[in-house]
Amino acid sequence: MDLADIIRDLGALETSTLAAISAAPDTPALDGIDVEVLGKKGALTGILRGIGALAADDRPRVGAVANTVRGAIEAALAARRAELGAAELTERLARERIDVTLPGRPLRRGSLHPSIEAMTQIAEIFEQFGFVVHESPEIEDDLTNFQMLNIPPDHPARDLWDTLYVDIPGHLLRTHTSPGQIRVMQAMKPPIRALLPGRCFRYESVDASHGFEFFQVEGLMVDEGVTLADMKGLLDEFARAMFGDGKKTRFRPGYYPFTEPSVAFDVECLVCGGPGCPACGRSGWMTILGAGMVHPVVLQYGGLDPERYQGFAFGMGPERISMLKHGITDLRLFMENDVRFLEPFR
Ligand code: 2NL
Repeated sequence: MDLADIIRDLGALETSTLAAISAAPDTPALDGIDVEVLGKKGALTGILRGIGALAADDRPRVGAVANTVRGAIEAALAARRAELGAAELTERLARERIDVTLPGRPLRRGSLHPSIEAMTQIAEIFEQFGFVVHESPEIEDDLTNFQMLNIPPDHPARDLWDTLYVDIPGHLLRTHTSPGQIRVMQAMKPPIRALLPGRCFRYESVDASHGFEFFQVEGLMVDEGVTLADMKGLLDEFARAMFGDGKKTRFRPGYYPFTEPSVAFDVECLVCGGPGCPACGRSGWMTILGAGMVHPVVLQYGGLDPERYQGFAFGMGPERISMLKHGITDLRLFMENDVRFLEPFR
């Protein structure tokens, strides 16, 4: 190969490469040309390999031409790359276009569990009467859960609260929220208006009306001169707020070791309104809570002088309240977390 051959080859390479560059459909094709022509093992290097056979005087001329060719190819690559890059960006922006005016996919909102919904509603009503929500531990000691509530170890009423024990001697899972009220009395001076919602546990076989785990809401009011009439008035107002105006209510005698006297509080059947139906056991009445005047012994355990202070307390099951309101007949639904049951409570 002589000087003329090499110069001609360089010219041919420039011509064909510039043609290929302007015909390249996309940037990967440009990258391919870049490597094939200008790369370490590319066509330009291949031609320049013939330079060794030339006379020393001719070599700088070939070098100058080669640099011109390289410069022209590089410039063409850069220009085409800019052109294709802009086109590709425009195309991608069109393809990935998002219509921000489309309505969003609706987010499914969570809902309150019906037990919590009922408990919240009960709390809101009593908060309007000046009651303050308190909390207390789910693990209790035997003393506070039973003895201080006038339930000694051999008392037959202990059978009413079949207990789940924990492996700390003298401790158990609270069977009611009442021990929390003992703690409230021990910590506060009257006037006391405390509301204690919380989870309770009993060793029960589960059926449509018994769970081993359930919620309870208890109220306690203690002050000088509090009477049974105050309790009746307050609970009547509660029934009105919870179940609607104009429902008949009644108090019946009841029994709890920690209150004397004790009562059961009924509201007229929410389904039949009186004559009797399957929902109210054909009695026309639904029992919504138990209550009574705090037993003097219990006041004493709470650190209060029963000669000076009187009080009343009441307790109810939010699940039961929810069942009565919504016509639910099986308590187990509250524990199973079946979304088909929970969804309507949205
Ligand atoms: C029910 C009945 C009741 C109480 C709870 C109470 C608490 C103290 C003193 C006296 Cl510290 N009484 N609580 C009183 C009467 C009834 O609950 O059937 N609840 C589901």
